[in-house]
Amino acid sequence: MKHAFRATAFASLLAVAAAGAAASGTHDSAIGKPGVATKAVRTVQIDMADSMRFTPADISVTQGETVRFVVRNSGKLKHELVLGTEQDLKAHYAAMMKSPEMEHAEPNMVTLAPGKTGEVVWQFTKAGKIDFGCLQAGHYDAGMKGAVNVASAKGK
Ligand SMILES: [Cu+2]
Repeated sequence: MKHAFRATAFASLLAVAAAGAAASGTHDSAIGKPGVATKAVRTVQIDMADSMRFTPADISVTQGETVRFVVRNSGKLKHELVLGTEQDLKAHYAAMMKSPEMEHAEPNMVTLAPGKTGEVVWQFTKAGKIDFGCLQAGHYDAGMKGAVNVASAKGK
C-alpha cells in the first residue's frame, strides 16, 4: 500500500516536472525562459536562511532583462529557489510534500546544500509578478517565498 502511494506520488511529480520542462524549454513560458549567462544585464544576490526567508524577497526587473541570480544557502538545511507562477509552485510543492526525497533540477531552479552558492540565469520576457519559493518540505508553507516584479518595457 505504501509502495502504491509512493508510485502515485512519483508519477504526479514526474507529470509536474514534465510540465515544467515543457514550460521552461527554449520557448517563452508564463514566467519567461532560461537565460544566456553572457546576456545577463543584472546580477541579484539572494540569501536563503533557516528562518525560511529569502533576502531580498522582492526583486524588481524590467521586461526583457536577463538576470543572473547568485543564490547562497547560509543555513544548515537544504534550500532551493524555484521560479514559477504561484500555481506551478503550489502544484510542485504538493508533489514535494508527498516525496520530500525527490531530487529535481530544471533551468528555473537551483537546489543548494548548506553553505553552497549557485546560480539561476533567467530572462524575464513577460511583464507582471513572477513568484519564487523554496519547495523543500515545510519551507514554502513557512513563508519561504518571494516575487520578481517585472516592469513593462513599454515607454523605455
Ligand atoms: Cu528552504
